[in-house]
Amino acid sequence: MPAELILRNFNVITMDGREQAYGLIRNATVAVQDGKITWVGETQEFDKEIPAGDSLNVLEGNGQFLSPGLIDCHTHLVWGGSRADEWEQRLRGVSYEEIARQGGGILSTVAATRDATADQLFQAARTRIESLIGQGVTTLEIKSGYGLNTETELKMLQVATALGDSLPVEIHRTFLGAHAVPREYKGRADQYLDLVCGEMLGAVQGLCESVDVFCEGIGFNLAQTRRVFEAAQAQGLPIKVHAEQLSNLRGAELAASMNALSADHLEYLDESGVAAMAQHGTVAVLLPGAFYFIHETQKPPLELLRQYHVPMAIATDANPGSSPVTSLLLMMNMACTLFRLTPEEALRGVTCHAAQALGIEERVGTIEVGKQADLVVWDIASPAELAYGIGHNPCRTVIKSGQIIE
Ligand code: DI6
Ligand code: FE
Repeated sequence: MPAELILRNFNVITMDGREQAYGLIRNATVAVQDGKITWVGETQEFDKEIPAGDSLNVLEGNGQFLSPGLIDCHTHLVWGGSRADEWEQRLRGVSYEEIARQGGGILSTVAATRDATADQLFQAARTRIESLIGQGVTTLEIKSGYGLNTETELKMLQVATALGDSLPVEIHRTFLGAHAVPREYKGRADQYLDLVCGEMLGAVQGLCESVDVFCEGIGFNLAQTRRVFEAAQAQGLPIKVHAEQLSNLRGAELAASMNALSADHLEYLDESGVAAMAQHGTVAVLLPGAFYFIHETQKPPLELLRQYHVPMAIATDANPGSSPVTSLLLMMNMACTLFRLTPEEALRGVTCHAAQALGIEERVGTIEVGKQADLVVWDIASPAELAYGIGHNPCRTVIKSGQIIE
């Protein structure tokens, strides 16, 4: 079996569900052919089975750790402008919801994103993605939702497509036309949704892999959320939801009952929401960066999520208003310190469970034969160190589909 790449003598964090914590195999070898993993196991076994000298390209691990490529399954990282001023205002005592009601918040980013050229959006987003890749991210999601008109929603998704074409990462695109009611539709949310469910959803066909709604007092109510989901599903698009971030509108329960891939944020989720998510296999995406940045105090119902075996993912929510974050490792740390996840749960949250939140768990998220060879080399002494450090980057090599990209 000739291999294009052999990673030898690593401590391999497979996350494949085997009994050992983290699916760890010590002194292991991983072989890669045609961008896929073809062999995983102890180096001793590998040497017995595979004659030496077949591979041109051997990476010697010397006991470093190897994990699946990290997956950031919830970002809004294409945006124009900055909201640092608004943040200053918040620190003088104005609340996030109050700023949103005054027409600031999301709507100020909408104005800046409409004004920006595709190239300006591309360059700004590329910098953010490079920061993620530098910490081991090989797959990420990008939402639209700062356009709120057909032209700019399209522009955002085209920029996301161009980013995926020119950077060595896979980008999952989500249409979030129902992120807020734009100024020109103030007080006419249902008419705005006519546009979202009609012209916009038609226009973004082929430019997105899923559809999301901000179900919230400052976003869309339950009936409106259902309407967008029905329109998305009529076009064969999977759904996701921003739910229970600031209040409990039962958005997660609705989304789960319609077989959503994920429900995200969830600070105000209650037991019936958790039960619905468990029943329908909807992933809980926790966003500790937003919790931290808007100074939320209500925590997502961790114990219930565990009790009902709801898979938990962790993401950056990278956006200019509530989570100006481009470090997934920091999110792992915050998930542990703020929400009390274990480091192993946090790592699952950015690998196999994040893959599930995007519906791509058959291809990525674990180190297993047949999966894409998305792999990261870490200079750490134990897997827990991935979530432990703050501001230290132990990432040494990033491999996407068998190619070294960093
Ligand atoms: N929830 C969030 O945390 C972001 N969007 C959303 O629906 C915030 C977006 C922003 O403030 O720009
Ligand atoms: Fe978000």
